[in-house]
Amino acid sequence: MRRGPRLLCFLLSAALVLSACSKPTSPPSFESPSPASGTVTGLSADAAAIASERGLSPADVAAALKTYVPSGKLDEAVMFASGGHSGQVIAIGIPSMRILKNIGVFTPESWQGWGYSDETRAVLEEGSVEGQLLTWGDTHHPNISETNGEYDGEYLFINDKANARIAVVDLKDWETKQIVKNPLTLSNHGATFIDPNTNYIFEASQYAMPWTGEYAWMDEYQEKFRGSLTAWKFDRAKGRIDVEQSFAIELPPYWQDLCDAGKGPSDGWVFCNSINTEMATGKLTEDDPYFETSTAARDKDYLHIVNWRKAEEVFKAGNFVRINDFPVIPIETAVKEGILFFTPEPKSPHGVDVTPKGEHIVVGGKLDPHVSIYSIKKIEEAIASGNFEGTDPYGVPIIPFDVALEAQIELGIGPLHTVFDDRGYAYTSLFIDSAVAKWSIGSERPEDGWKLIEKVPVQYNVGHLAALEGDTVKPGGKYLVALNKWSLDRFSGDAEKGEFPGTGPLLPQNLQLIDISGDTMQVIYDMPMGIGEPHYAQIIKADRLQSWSVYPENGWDPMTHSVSPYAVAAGEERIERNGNEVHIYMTAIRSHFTPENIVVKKGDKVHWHITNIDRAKDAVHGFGLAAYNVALSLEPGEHADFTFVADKEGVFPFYCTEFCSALHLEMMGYLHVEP
Ligand code: K7E
Ligand code: CUA
Repeated sequence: MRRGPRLLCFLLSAALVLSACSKPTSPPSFESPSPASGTVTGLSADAAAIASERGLSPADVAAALKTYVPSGKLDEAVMFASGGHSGQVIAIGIPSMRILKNIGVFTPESWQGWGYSDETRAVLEEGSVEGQLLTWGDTHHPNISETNGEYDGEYLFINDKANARIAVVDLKDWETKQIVKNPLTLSNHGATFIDPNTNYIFEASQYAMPWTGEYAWMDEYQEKFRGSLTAWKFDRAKGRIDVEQSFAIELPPYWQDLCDAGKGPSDGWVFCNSINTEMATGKLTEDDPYFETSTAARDKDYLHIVNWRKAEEVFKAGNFVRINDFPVIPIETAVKEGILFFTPEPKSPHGVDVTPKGEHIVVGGKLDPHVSIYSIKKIEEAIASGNFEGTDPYGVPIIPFDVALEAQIELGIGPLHTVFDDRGYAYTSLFIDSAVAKWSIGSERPEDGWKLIEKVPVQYNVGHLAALEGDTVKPGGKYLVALNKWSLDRFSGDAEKGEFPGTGPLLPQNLQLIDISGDTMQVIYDMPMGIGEPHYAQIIKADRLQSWSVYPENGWDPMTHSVSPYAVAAGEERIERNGNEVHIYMTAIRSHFTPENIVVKKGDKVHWHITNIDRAKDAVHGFGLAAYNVALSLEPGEHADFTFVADKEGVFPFYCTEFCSALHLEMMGYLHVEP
């Protein structure tokens, strides 16, 4: 019998009375609204009065109506955004732009107990670099698993640019399950990009360097520094990357940047843009330019065109070398086997995106006002007929620019990333213009041809765009989100005018929701993102997700998706001692732990096992043992273990960190460490 809620209501109403008592007695004063740019008509008198009092224009009211999701109603889509240097993933409802959850990935996250239990700690430790546990990452590009080019809602992959790592998040329980560290290199960027059936997760390195562990000075840059493209095999049945079936392709020491895998007619290819084909080595003397200048000296860099199917055959045939115990197809082999080709791309390229039908590849150039659109048909014809304009210094054949190009469209300054809708339009971010350009895909809209349709300003310095399923074979249209880097005047005002002065010198980033369903794009919502720089995001229709609300059975280990051998059932709680090793078998249920008083001796190695034996949907317990730096989240049915040496004597309270019932404060116990 649960009497918790009634007592809770009593406590809450007492709290409300208290807070009401402390409210100021005079009502807050409103300044008279600034003049609206129009009058809202057709609303009820109440609504019109609110619009007028708040100074809302008809466009504001329309935007509010398009984004407002009433209490108790659900969003129609979910955006999974990178959390940038927070090392997390952020799930956001669309169109409400409500944050649903931050998912701990590369960074310990104490609410979720991420990185504190033995199970989750082991995942973080898998991502150690040369034995050092890292506690942050720089997430850039989430990719939702696909089946036949459509999101299937099963898994989410994301890269850590800072440390060349890839994480697998299971969307059944929205928890990270695996982190793999790339053995060849220390930074990545062209990751994670998957093929239309999630065979491989592609990861291109970012900053060329000698293979991990080797040393070279900059005068050996061209001989010793290298890039790489790694193909991580995904084992869907296991829900893990199969490292044994994964391989890499050696690349010249350019800085490979963004990638995208082909689909439809381009399935089997992966495309990566690059910068620093100058092979600049930075400022070594007073006279040398900075990388900033020297990496942008050439007018064009190389779009890398990689035949991953052929590479897979070559790998399976054993035609590779091992570097740091990882299979690598050398450049020479890649050239000989027809795996690797280049074509020029202008200028300081950033962003490469394959169109929904898979016929074209769109490249942005930070210092070129155009998007360049390549044709896979023309690329394949050039390869078949050997139509090359020589090779780069590493022998990679170069397809002439005009031969591979389908079209160029002048969009504005600083084009970066492109996503797509369901009507044959493409949307490209313009970083320097701070705008989004909408243009028509000529092959899909012959009535328009390849042309710029319109632009909408965003605030400010937009990086990636995310559209509803906008990089799949069937984009959903309707919603576009601009992921802006800065929010200069969006969430801070003028203190001298008595306005909210802002959030301190570190500004939140700004995500803007844009309605793309009509003839003109409309910015309809601003969402500050106070956690890091979200680079890329993907938006999936909510009904594709099939998440669990409780774990299937009690004692569930989320890392193995099976009942833990240490699972504890009600009535089986106990403490077992074996020499100086102590095993504590504990259950958690509203609103107590069993056992509550635990005695160990100083110096004991403590193995603590806890099962949440509650089955109700919201019956989450936490476990905090602060003195030993333990924080767990025990979701319904979940089991967790943690281990420590009881090296501090004394009495240590532990408690449930989730407000799970009215008597949640009483859900606690003591760890006694005897001298
Ligand atoms: Cu920020 Cu995709 Cu890493 Cu462009 S990248 S913005
Ligand atoms: Cu369980 Cu609070």
